[in-house]
Amino acid sequence: MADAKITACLLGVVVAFLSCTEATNYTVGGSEGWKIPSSAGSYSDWASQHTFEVGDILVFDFDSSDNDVGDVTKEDYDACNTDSPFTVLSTSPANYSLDTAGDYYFLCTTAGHCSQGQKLAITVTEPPSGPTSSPPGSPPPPSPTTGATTSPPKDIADEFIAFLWNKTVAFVR
Ligand SMILES: [Cu+2]
Repeated sequence: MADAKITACLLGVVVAFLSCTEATNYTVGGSEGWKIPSSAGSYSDWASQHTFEVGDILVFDFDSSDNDVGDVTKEDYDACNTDSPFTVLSTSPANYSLDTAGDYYFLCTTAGHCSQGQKLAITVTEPPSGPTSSPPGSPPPPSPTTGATTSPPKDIADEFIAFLWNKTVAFVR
């Protein structure tokens, strides 16, 4: 009886852990990566094919000799103004964590690249069952994750679940 309770408890922990680490990594532009696109609307087409939620991560994969990633205001995005990005990510691949709901705007700051379509606008929404700590419509603060890619959280989750599962099996026995 006690074993069953412990098992149920551990399974609950597993479910809770799963639901709070469900993040998706999106490689911007898919296999094309982040560069001057073949057609000007490529990145808006790409964005329209995905639903971005708080906790997801954008991965910009680019040739860093000639490209970078700046997160900018809507005004700078619309005008391709590359002079005042909040942050510039210059090491590829660059991970950008989507920590809050709202609109995000990116462009390449290399002269002429934005006007040739190397720009991205996305809207990030709260997950359906997620926490609603930030009020709707609040602007997202810049929150880049620079530098080398670390192992994705999913791997850690898998390891943790395997660990808990082994414990659960041990209790049942
Ligand atoms: Cu560029």
